[in-house]
Order: sequence, then structure tokens, then C-alpha cells
Amino acid sequence: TILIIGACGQIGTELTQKLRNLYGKDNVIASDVREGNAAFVSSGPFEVVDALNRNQIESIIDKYGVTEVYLMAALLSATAEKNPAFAWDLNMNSLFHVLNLAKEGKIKKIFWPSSIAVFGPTTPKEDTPQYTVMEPSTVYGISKQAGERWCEYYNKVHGVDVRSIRYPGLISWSAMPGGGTTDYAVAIYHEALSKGKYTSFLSEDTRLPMMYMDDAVRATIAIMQAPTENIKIRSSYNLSAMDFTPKEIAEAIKAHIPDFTIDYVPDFRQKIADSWPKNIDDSHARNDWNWKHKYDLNDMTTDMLKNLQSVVE
Ligand code: VAH
Repeated sequence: TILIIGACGQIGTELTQKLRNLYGKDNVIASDVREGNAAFVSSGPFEVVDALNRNQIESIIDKYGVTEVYLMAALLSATAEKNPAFAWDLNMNSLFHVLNLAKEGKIKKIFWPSSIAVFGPTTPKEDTPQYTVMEPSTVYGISKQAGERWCEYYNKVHGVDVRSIRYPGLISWSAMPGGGTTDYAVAIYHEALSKGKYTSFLSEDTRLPMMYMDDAVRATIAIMQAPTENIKIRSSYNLSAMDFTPKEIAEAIKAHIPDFTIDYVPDFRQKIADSWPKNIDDSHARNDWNWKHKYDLNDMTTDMLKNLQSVVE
């Protein structure tokens, strides 16, 4: 049985649906610190779990015979800059609870998300390699870098089967964005439909690594299904699909909505974005567990607008 902690978040929302389609709804327990929305609760078991409460996590594991945990609860980059102490507490101590439960034999396999936010201003920005200088300058990035070190340590020292992906910016339609610097690329689609215009909080030429959520969820399931001997990296795998700038995504939207207009008013998130790579080398993921992305900017734009139009109408 699978437990998803943070199931109501941006990744958790789609991950829960895909895992339920794959393994059957009663084998996937969704949980979040807040009450689940109606769609979730009706489509399978839901529990209120605070990722910082080890006893709550353990009691759900015992109640359902959980064998695998996807720990998707965290504060993302922009929010974490506003709440450094809580961000460190939530991002790190939730991971320690799950790693320790696995060390004690109560969990067989863990998925834990890292991010391209582990890279900092001194990291090479083009084709950022799997192994390189990593001096993250954000609270979120520091927590993800530390988390990667602990995942590798628990795997090497305690034999914990924990697997991780350094997600690029993720774009999806089924959940509202939650405080990420890359979330301009989600809001732009909503506002293109509702207002016909968007004011970007990143400058027009800010190039960032990005991925459509369908690809991200498929990669997450693929790394968890891969034979353990294929998982050669136990910190976290670079993963990539595309990279684009606010100007380029606006052009892609204009191909569907010709009158769409964009303007640029950079805010504190510009500094965060400027510390990150422009694009990522994910050859290790492609070699070790056959990763291959499917969606490019135009495919994603078509799918996003189609799905949002159906939701908006
Ligand atoms: C954020 N979407 O913006 C997340 C992600 C690489 C970016 O970590 O914080």
C-alpha cells in the first residue's frame, strides 16, 4: 500500500490520481495537513496527516499496512524565503521521520522530491551536470541539498531504499500553484484565459528548466518501479524536459490566443530565478532508468489551455 504525504499539493494532486489508476484506489492513501477536497476523498482513502507528526505517520502506516511513502509536503522557494525557520523545519524533519521509519523497517521504499534549486549562482548554468558545484542561495535550495545528503547517507549506512528526482519547474492545470518561483508559468495560462493578459514577476529573458506535470509524474513512477540495481544515484537524479523564458511561453500562448499580451514587473523572485540553471543534463536518468520526456512547450500549451478551458467553462 502507498501513502502520499502532501497529496493536495501541486505534484501530489496528479500523483495520487495516476497511482490510483495504476494500483487501485484502495491501495493509495492520500493524506495532507488540511482536509482533502471532495474529489480526493470520493476517489479513495484520505487521512489528515501533519508531515511533522511522526506518530500520525506511523499510525497511518500501521492502519493500512503501508509499504511505500511518497513525501510530497514542503515549502517551495518563494514561500520558504518568507518563512525560513518553518521551511527548514518542515522540509527537513518530515524527511527524518520517513527515513527513520524506513530504517526501523516500517517502510520498504521512499520517494522524496529534490529540485534544480539545489544548484546556486556558482553552478554552471548551461547543461548543468549531475555532479557539479552546488552552493544554493535559497532556504528551499539549502533544505533540498541537505535532504539529498541525508537520503544518500541513509541508503549507504542503513540500506534505506529512498529514490529522488531534482524536478525542474513544473506546470500543471489540476492544482493551483503553491509559492514556487517557476509558478509564473502556471499562472500565465490561467490569466491568458481569464484576462487575456499577464504581468510576469520574472523578466522576459529569464530562462529556466521546466517540465509538464504529466512527464514529472511519469518519471516519478518510473524511478520507483525501476529495479533497485538500476538506481545508481541515491542523492537525487537531474531530470529535464525543456527550458523556456516568459517571452517564449507568451509566444506559445499567442499561437492559441492571438490577442494575449504580457508585461514584466520583476520582484524578489527574480533573484531566486537568477541563481538557478538555464537547462539541465539528465543523461544519468536517461541511462539508468530509461527516462525520456514527451511534452515540449507547444504540446504543453495545447494541453494546458484545453484542460483549463474545460475547467473554467
Ligand atoms: C519552485 N517549483 O519554484 C519549485 C521548484 C525548480 C523550482 O523547486 O520553488
